[in-house]
Amino acid sequence: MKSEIQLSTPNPAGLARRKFLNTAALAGLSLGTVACADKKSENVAGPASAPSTDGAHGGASVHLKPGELDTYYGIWSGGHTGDMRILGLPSGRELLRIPCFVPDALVGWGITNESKAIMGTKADGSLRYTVGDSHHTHASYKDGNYDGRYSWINDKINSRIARVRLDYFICDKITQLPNVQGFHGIFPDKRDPVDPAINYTTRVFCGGEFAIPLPNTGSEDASKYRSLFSCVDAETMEVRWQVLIDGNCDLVATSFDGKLAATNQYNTEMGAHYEDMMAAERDACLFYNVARIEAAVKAGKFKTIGKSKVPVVDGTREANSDPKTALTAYVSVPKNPHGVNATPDQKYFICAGKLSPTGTVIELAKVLDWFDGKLEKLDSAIVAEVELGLGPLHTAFDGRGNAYTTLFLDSQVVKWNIEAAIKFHNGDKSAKYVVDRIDVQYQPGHVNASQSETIAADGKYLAVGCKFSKDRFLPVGPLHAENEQLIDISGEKMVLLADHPVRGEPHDFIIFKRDLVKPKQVYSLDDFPNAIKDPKESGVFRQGKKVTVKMTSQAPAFSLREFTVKKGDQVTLILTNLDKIEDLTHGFAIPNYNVNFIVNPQETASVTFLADEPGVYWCYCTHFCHALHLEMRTRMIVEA
Ligand code: RUQ
Ligand code: CUA
Ligand code: CA
Repeated sequence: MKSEIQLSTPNPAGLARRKFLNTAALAGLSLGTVACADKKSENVAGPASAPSTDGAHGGASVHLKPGELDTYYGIWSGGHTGDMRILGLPSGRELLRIPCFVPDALVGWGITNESKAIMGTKADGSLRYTVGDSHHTHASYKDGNYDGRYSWINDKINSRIARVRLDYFICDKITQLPNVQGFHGIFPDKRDPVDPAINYTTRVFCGGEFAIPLPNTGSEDASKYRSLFSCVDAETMEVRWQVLIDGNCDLVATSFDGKLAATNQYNTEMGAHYEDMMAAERDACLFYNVARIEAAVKAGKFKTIGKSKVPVVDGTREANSDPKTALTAYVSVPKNPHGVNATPDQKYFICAGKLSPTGTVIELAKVLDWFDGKLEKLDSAIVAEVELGLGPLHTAFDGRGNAYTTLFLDSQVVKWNIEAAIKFHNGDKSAKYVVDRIDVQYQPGHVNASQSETIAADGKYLAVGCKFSKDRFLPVGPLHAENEQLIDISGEKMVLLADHPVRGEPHDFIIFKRDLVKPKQVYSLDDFPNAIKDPKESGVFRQGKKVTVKMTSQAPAFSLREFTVKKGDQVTLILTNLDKIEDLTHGFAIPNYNVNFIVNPQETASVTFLADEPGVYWCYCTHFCHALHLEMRTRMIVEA
């Protein structure tokens, strides 16, 4: 099965070949070749680093002795499983999956009433959606570093954003964006643009990738489709405002001063087919002036779309040509760029060219100058545009002035120095901005370094999300694992430390020091309004056909040895785990009733179901908790 376009490495032919990829250049390229033979464009400071598998270099090792703890947390997006994955690094051990958008049988996500309320249900009580497609996860900031409160994750399919609390590591809210399809990039702000006392995240910005009719009445006139950029309140998770734009949103980044958000645009052509989307030689990085947008909303300068009450301001090019009043600024970037990232020195945004072999460095102060009427030409905010290699996608930072960009087509990560690139761009052709290259296995997408997009970027580890693993693991049939690789970036040269197979398709991740989060490992009974605080409150309480069963668990027993309901009852079973000891989780399963969930120490959860089949049902604990775990049971008797 050959797809029409297969992106990969074309034959080397020097700079001209590298200039831009167009439709013709992409067609017929095969994924079979991995790395580009032409590694040495004129600015490369030597060959790609040799891969190393010894796991030890410059003090960095991925091997932890049994019982040793990792020094970093990684938060990984779960891809199709719609969850958030928590890893320990540098070991790469997966510690937890936090379900968000898709049901999860371990914890009863999508089964308990509490999780269904977060996920959203239809009128009949069934889940609105059971599929997800998570790409990006980013955590809340304070003073330019992570503060361990929240992390957010997107669902591209159904335009949902989920928030995960980083004290209990659970999803507590999900919001669906109105009038958005293909919600892709996501990034929290880092402080308020106006109020200096608000030095932490209060907004999360969300990029809408697919243009649609607004409102979506099913019109086929694609020339009228538009995309929206959305701002979600970090606390309430309500959508505060949206911006109508030309072109599309892809990834999102934010400035450290809170003044600007940015999204890269690969479809400024507003094409409906891929040839149209790659027609222009340049697209854009679109900047949003947050304070001005909020002032416009306050002044009532907005409209609403369809049934949504969310204010929508006009961010189109036409409406924003006067810098003094502009809400948005479209900086020109070549061609179908992918990824926009803010440097930890707080000065630049970097867009990767994707179909152009370049990285574009945009100076934030100059974009702000343009908004202030002090910079005549917006595009002079570009302080460097340099060749990096084929298929540049995402960029991470080490806090020492270097950027690390993935090259999808070259199957490499390129390390380059930003200030040297600026010098080179300004005409100093002796400035060697490419510091190193390393082959990765294979075709990398996202990349992130420890603490990368914070002021505390520490330049220790780099994780690379390789989209293809090919020959790196034992074959298991047609579906290959992806290969996430860990690279030591503490020295001048990058050193490959480890391969990890991962279930598809995590996309993005962040890595931060373990002391930035303060996890709680036992709930408080008061966190749950329906908690059963005393086993004596247990029992069966009937109101007509509605029956509430209240129960507690304490190893190795449930508070009710049996409970009786009648056929046709709508049963709500509430279970509180009164065990207080860390790690003492119980489960609760009812055969044939599709009920299985857990209660962690001091947690309360409930399920509601129709008792439609008479019989005796052994409800049992599903989570190994005690020497008498197998004996930890109760009977549900459904009378005919
Ligand atoms: S995208 S491989 Cu969904 Cu993050 Cu760039
Ligand atoms: Cu309780 Cu197993
Ligand atoms: Ca384009």
